Amino acid sequence: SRLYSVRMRASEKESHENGGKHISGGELLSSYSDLRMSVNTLLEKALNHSRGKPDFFQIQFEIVNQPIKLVNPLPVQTNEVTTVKEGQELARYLLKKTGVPKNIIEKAYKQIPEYGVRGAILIDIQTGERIDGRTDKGVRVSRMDWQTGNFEKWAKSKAVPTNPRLKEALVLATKVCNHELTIAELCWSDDPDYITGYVASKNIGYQRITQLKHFGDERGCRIFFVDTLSDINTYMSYLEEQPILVQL
Ligand code: PML
Repeated sequence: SRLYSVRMRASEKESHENGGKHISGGELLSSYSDLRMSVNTLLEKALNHSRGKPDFFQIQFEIVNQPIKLVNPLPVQTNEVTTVKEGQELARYLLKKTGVPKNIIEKAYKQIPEYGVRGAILIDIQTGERIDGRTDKGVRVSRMDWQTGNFEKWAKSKAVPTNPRLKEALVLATKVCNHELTIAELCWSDDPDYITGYVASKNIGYQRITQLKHFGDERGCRIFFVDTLSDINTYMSYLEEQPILVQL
């Protein structure tokens, strides 16, 4: 049966931040009969966010016409660290292990925007330059979800926490790392109450790091390190349009 892509974004328009402050965004794939529940799930997400109280909320659904690709989740490992410094050192070590050169990692860190971007920024691993061209929006990875019921089953069998943030981030990382041009992803949340982040790649899997920033910090980060010898537009449309379901 056909699936619908449901997308949400919420912001605080009356914020002094340029163009309004981003509060929350969300993506899922839903059957027609689950649409009511799906819209509600995303509404709850926007209203419960600790970045603030949204005064602008937008939700849309749209039928998916492309064939859906099924992929297996990246394996998950949690690395406990005791300080942010230790966490950030581990992140750099893991990125190097995926094949991103040291100088490119440092160059990428310098390009993390001060106020964060809504989506991901793309860094070319040959030059260290940002190549998405989407200044303060970044790229929004869309049209992906777990196959119904699969996450809970999988998390229990792997002793992975059944945390909705992990559920979403893992499905995103799985989609991103399934593309051959992705070398690695580096991410931590813009939620001031959530300090766990991760480095992911096809080879090292989804490596959670328990401290990548301090509590209270609203600056998030999402970087895709990309090998762009070929067409960047095809890569960006994969991220934005190719429907993916994570199966077991
Ligand atoms: C986010 O939802 O803002 C990113 C969360 C990243 C870490 C999720 C986890 O593995 O706990």
